[in-house]
Amino acid sequence: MITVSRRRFLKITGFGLGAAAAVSASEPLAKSAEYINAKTGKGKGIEKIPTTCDICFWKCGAIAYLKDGELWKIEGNPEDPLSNGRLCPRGTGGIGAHFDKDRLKSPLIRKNERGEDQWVAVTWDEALSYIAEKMNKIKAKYGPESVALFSHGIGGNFLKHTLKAYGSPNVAAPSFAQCRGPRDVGFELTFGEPVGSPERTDIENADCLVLIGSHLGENMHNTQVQEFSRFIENKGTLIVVDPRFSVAAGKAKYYLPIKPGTDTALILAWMNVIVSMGLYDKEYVEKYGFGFEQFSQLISLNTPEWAYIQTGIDPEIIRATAIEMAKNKPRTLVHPGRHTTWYGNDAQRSRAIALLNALLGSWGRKGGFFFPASLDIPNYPYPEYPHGERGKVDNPGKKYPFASETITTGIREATITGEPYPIKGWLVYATNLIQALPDREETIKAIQNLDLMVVVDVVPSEIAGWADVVLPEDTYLERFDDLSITPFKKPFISLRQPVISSPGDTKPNWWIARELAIKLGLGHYYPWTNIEEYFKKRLGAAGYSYDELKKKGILKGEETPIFFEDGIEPVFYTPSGKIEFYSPQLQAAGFSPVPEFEKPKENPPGYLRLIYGRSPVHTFSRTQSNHLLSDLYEENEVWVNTSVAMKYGYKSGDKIRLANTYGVKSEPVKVKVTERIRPDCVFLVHGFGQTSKMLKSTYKKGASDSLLLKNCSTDPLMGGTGLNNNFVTFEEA
Ligand SMILES: Nc1nc2c(c(=O)[nH]1)N[C@H]1C(S)=C(S)[C@@H](COP(=O)(O)OP(=O)(O)OC[C@H]3O[C@@H](n4cnc5c(=O)[nH]c(N)nc54)[C@H](O)[C@@H]3O)O[C@H]1N2
Ligand SMILES: Nc1nc2c(c(=O)[nH]1)N[C@H]1C(S)=C(S)[C@@H](COP(=O)(O)OP(=O)(O)OC[C@H]3O[C@@H](n4cnc5c(=O)[nH]c(N)nc54)[C@H](O)[C@@H]3O)O[C@H]1N2
Ligand code: SF4
Ligand SMILES: [Mo]
Repeated sequence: MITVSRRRFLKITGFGLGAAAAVSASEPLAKSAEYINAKTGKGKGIEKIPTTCDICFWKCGAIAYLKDGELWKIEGNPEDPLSNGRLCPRGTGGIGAHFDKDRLKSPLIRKNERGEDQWVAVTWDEALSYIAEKMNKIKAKYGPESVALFSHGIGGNFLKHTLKAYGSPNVAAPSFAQCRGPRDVGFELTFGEPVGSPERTDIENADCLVLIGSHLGENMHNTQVQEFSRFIENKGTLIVVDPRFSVAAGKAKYYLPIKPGTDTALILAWMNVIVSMGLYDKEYVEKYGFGFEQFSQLISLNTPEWAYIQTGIDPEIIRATAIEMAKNKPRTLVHPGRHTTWYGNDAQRSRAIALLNALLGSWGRKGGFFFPASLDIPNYPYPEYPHGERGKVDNPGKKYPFASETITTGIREATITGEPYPIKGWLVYATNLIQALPDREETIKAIQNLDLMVVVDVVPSEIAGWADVVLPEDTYLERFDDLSITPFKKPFISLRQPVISSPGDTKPNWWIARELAIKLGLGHYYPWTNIEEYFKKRLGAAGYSYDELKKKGILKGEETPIFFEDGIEPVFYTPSGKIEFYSPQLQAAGFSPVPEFEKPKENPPGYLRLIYGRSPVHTFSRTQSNHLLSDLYEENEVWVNTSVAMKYGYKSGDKIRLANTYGVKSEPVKVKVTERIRPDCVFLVHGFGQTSKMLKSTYKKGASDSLLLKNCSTDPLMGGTGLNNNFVTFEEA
């Protein structure tokens, strides 16, 4: 086994902003191993295999290198529009996932009570037969809709197919109601389209960039960080709004240390200045806008002086930054954010961000939001799915009228209450619901109500600890996934393919999904036997060569215009066919047609607001047992403002516990005393404080933010959970 020394790893990743710009594959592709050693079956020499990264969901094109048949390193694929030949530090350290000592090695069936982490190793046949039998029982007793799938990332595509074939519409990912849902709903209500992933933001061509939260540089989505570096090099004007002096704030011309939860007041005041001074893009608003008169009337009282009281931001700074944005229009991009489930009224905040962009004329414009291009590859021609009588379980009576995807926490609630109908089985693919969903007690309560709980994972994660059956998957370096058809600036598709074999009895998701379908009597939904057959059929139908894709890792289509300036026809898929400054849809549903400011909850005396974010070298809770990454950042620290630390007598490195207003206490965590955060909040990197005993390298390292999140107001428009509404105090460790 080849391991990469820590020092070498540091050298290849580099650090700080622009860290993404670390590694680039300089030589041409394709040189394969010189020969295969007949005895070991391993190659001799250097072999390069194109694939895609899966350390997060950005799906960067990569090239894996084998040296004498052993996994050596991974770099960006220069042909890939997302990576441009460079991986972020997480991607570079991704090969550690293959070498992870704690990996699952075979299917497991629970021996004792749920959650006790006691297992018996079984064969794949036993494990899948067990699951199929339970699923058939649930189907007979409660109906097929009573099995739900939680799945995050492209690897879940085939399990989704199996579940739909089985007859359930209940498939959810935390990327909606715990992540980008409010943003996509806010933008859809305004422009008729969501922002999507990867975000359709043209950061590199912006002259002015506004980041509200959005901690680029810690949030390492590769292409955005690369574009952000170019924006900084081009001396663009950066405005950062964050209660914490983030990495991005360090590059800003204006840093606005806002009182948490008051961003809507700031955005309304910015719009007030831009409208009252007549600085908006008049031609654009006149041509494409709907309800501008009512809108400007409604925001007329939201002056900078009014916003100052809410946000703590000097009215003159609010004016100056608004003028700066207007001066650079339409090349001013107010970043829509991604993780936007903050306060439970987030779709309206996101809508305010959309409207500010509309005033600046940036939607559809260079340096603003582009219209993504993508290749048209037809779906596989499967038989039609059965249509049950019962709709999805997560949002009964359309309680959240604008939810555009399934709400994870809605499925969880139905699992607890049995309403509108019972949920009795959970299949969980690549999502650690223990950390990803707030209010952990509710998640565990729901799990205890199940007749079947299956987790597909690569390590004995926290959520795997609650399963009846654990299915070990090949890591991304050892498997094929579905074709990746990413809408972006240039149309392209990319392929994830195995570069090395797995050390254990693990299987790829497509195999698991297909075998399960066969055991369920649904084999006719898998007319192909091998995934490469599936690829060939889909690609062939669109006139592309699978062999070429396999060799290059990327296939590109012809570039098309992506901005209004370049000839894209401006179309807005709203009911009025225009940009809705005033939203009759929202009004009809009983919501404010123009965003209004709602005061956030005040800190209870002695408590500080808990906020959280990313480390540049970790992804949520999925990288902590990858030693190449945990060597760089092993446990999180709690950021505490210097004045607060002085009051408590803490210095950096002291260990304390955080306790929320419900008395839930975190694991001991080190204090980081810093001026870089407001005194009314504390900050944790998400993903730490893990409780899986079998995951030895991560057990109880640092503190979990999500353990402390209990009080989460739900967004009335779309069901997102406001995760920033919790307060903590300090206790002795
Ligand atoms: N390295 C790394 N990068 C990642 C990920 C990862 O796991 N690791 N995950 C990816 C994913 S899926 C997502 S969704 C994104 C998330 O990343 P972002 O979309 O950037 O998430 P935010 O919640 O906007 O960013 C957190 C920042 O918001 C600030 N903040 C907290 N409360 C407030 C507030 O009330 N107002 C304002 N203005 N700021 C506030 C925090 O101090 C912190 O700096 O990151 C992506 N990139
Ligand atoms: N408190 C709090 N909650 C949050 C957030 C936060 O910042 N704070 N962030 C929110 C956001 S933005 C998002 S997008 C979600 C993210 O939520 P999730 O996507 O659930 O993130 P993880 O916690 O990393 O869980 C990933 C799981 O997949 C497993 N895994 C890793 N690789 C593979 C693989 O190749 N195959 C399989 N089968 N499994 C694999 C990991 O071991 C882990 O158990 O969480 C949301 N929830
Ligand atoms: S952004 Fe980083 S971790 Fe995510 S896919 Fe790209 S290289 Fe991998
Ligand atoms: Mo996310």
